[in-house]
Amino acid sequence: MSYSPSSPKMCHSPRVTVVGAGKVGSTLAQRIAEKNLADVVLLDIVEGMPRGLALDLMEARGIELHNRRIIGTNDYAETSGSDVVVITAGFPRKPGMTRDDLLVANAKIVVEAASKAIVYSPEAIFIIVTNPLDVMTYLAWQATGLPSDRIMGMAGVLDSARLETFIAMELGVCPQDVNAMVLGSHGDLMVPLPRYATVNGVPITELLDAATIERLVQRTRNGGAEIVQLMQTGSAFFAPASSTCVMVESILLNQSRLLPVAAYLQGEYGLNDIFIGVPCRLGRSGIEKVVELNLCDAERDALHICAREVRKNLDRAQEIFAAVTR
Ligand code: TXD
Repeated sequence: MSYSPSSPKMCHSPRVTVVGAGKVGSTLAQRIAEKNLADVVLLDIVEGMPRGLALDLMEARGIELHNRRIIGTNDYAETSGSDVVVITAGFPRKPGMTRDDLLVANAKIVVEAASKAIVYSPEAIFIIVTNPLDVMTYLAWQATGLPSDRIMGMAGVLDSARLETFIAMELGVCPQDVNAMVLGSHGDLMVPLPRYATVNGVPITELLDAATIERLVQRTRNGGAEIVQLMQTGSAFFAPASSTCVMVESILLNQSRLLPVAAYLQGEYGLNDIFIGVPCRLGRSGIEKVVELNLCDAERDALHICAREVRKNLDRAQEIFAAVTR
């Protein structure tokens, strides 16, 4: 087939809306534009701020060698026709706070953001980033009424990247050579799977003793808090933005990458009606497949403990959801 310059295919630039132009949102906008993946609409409730950030990012285009448009706005109408909507709006953790302390404050923000964004982008795939992640993803799913394969939460890619980093640092190897997967909820109960971690195919159990692996697993569980404690104001954002960008990329470019994401389960892993981190194949239509790993009893039990905790917070969140939509 000949390719005509006037073909609509050539004119269409994918569009990603990022709701919440704070640390994670603005860094994500930068990554998406500079990787030349899509035009970006940055939306925030603070007036002027997203427009300022967008202009700043636009002024870097000539230097960073891309031609993507970045729009900053307070108006959801400007997000219309987005292919992907990422919600990062909400409060980050302060020192000593758990992710669940954020539940009440962020539930209202996420429900409002999701309900407004879906009106203008009914065909979009939604990625939720706001904490507490697994619960916020469920609330956003309810608020949008989306089929469950078109909405997911980002956490597992980040938690896995942290475990990979600690393994690479311990062994003195290139982080690119390390592969690991962390399942479960985004919190202290997350389920790292060292049994499945490798350095270019070599299981880490061949390279590290059990005590060292346990130390790295614990550091991963505490990975977010370690950064909050050091920063004192705000939480991690560079690696969270990179991790979200990987998901956006796999969707927009239909890469079908196998990534741990918070997905809606309907019987997989013996769990029902819950969003929790499991390996999924991500492509242009969203979650193409939830992959069920053969977990050992301890891993499966740990996943179920996570699910119980998420469920408890979900029940509280459901009340909040009912209150804000009444
Ligand atoms: O792995 C993960 N899922 C996470 C999640 C990793 C890192 C950060 N994680 C969570 O993302 C964090 O706990 C927060 O709940 C969110 C956003 O973190 P960020 O560090 O970006 O917070 P900021 O810098 O405070 O930015 C939040 C922005 C800020 O600009 C607010 O003005 C805006 O959200 N905000 C809103 N935007 C639109 N609409 C509404 N209602 C709104 N309320 C606040």
